Amino acid sequence: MKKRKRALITGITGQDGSYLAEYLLKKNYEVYGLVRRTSLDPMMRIETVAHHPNVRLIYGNLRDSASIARALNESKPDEIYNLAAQSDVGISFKCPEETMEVNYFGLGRLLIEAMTIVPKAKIYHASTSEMFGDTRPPQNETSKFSPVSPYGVAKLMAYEDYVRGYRKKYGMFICSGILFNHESPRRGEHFVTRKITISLAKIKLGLQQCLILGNLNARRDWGFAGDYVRAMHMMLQQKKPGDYVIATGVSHSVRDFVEAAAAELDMTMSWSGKGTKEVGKDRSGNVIVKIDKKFYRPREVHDLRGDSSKARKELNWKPELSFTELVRMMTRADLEMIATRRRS
Ligand code: NAP
Ligand code: G4F
Repeated sequence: MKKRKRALITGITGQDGSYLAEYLLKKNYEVYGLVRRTSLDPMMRIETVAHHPNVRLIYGNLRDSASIARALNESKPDEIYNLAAQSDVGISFKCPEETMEVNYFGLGRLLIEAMTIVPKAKIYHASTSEMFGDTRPPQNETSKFSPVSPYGVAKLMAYEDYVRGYRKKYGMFICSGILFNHESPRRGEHFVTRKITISLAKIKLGLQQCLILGNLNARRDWGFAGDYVRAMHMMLQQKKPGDYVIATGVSHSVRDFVEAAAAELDMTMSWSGKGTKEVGKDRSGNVIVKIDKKFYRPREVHDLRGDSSKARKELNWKPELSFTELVRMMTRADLEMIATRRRS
C-alpha cells in the first residue's frame, strides 16, 4: 500500500491553514498542525478541522526553536507549509518587533531545525504582495520589491535571506507563494473585507448603525482563500522549487467592496463629501459609512494587482471564484451567522 504523505502546517488555526488542512485531508494526507497556547483552547477555534481524526495538533510557537524541533520530530513531514505569521499590516506598525520575530526569525528557526530533522521535506513559505509596496501594478515575480510597512519588510527579509538564500546555499526545496489578498467567510474580523461584511450585515439587521473605515481608495486584488491554498499544494508537487505570484489580475477599491457588499444585502448606497468627511448613505438618507483617521496607516500600499501568468502556465493554476461571487459568499455567510446568533 502507498504510504500516506504527511504535512505539517504552521498557522493551522488561521484562515489559510484551515482551508489548506481540509484540502490536504481530501487528498488523503496525514495532517499535523502547530498551534500556540492561547487563553481560548485551539480545539474550540478551528471547529472545521480540529475534530477530524487525521488532524493532529502539536503545541509550539515560531518563537521557540525547541518546540519547532519537537513538532518536526513528532510529525516527520514530507511537506511543511509555513503559514504562521503576525499577519495584520496595520498592527505591524504598532508591534514591529513581534512582527519581525515571527515573520522573519520564525522562518529561520523552522529552516534550521528542518535542515537536520527532515532534510528532504519540501517547504512552502507564505510570502506576500505587501512586499511590492510602492511598486505600481501589475506586479509579478520580476517586479521591484519596495515594502512600506514593518510587515512587508519582515516578509521581504524572510524571502531574501531564507527562501532564496537557503535554496541557493543549502539546496533546500523551498517555494514561496507571493500571494495577493485572499478572503473568505473565515477571514479575521479586523481585515477590511470581513469588517465590511460583518458590519453591513449587522446594519441590515438593525444591530449596528454605522461602519467606520479608513482609506476607501486603496485598491486590492481580492481572491478566494480556497482557490489560493490549491496553489500552495501545487507548488510543492513541482520537480524544482520556485516563487509564484498568485492573484486574480483584477483589482477593486475598498469603496467598490463596500458597494458590492451593500448591493448583496439590497442596500443601495450613495457617497457624498470628501476625504475624512466622506460618508455613505442608504436610500433613506441614513449615514451607514463614516471615515475615521485612526484606521489610516502611517504608510499605505495604494494599488495591488497581480500578474500570475507564471503560476497559470507552470502550475496550471487559475482562480475559480470571481470578485462578485466572493463578496456574495462572505456577505451571505455573515448575514446568516449574525441572524442565527440573534435568534439563539
Ligand atoms: P491568519 O488568519 O492571521 O493566521 C495566522 C496564523 O499564524 C494563525 O494560526 C496564528 O495563530 C498563527 N501564529 C501567529 N503567530 C504565531 C506564532 N508566534 N507561532 C505559531 N503560530 C503563530 O493569516 P492568513 O490570512 O491565514 O495568512 C496565512 C499566511 O499567509 C500568513 O503568513 C500571512 O502573512 C500570509 N499572507 C496572507 C494573505 C491573505 O490575504 N490572507 C496574503 C499574502 C500572504 P493564532 O490562531 O493563535 O493567532
Ligand atoms: O484588509 P487589510 O487589512 O489587508 P492588507 O493590509 O492588504 O493585508 C492583507 O493582505 C496582504 C497581502 O497583500 C497580506 F500579506 C496581509 O497578511 C493581509 O492578509 O487592508 C486592505 C486595505 C488597506 O489599504 C487598508 O488601509 O483596506 C484599507 N482599509 C480601509 N479601512 C482598512 C480599513 N483596513 C482595515 N484592516 N480596517 C479598516 O477599517
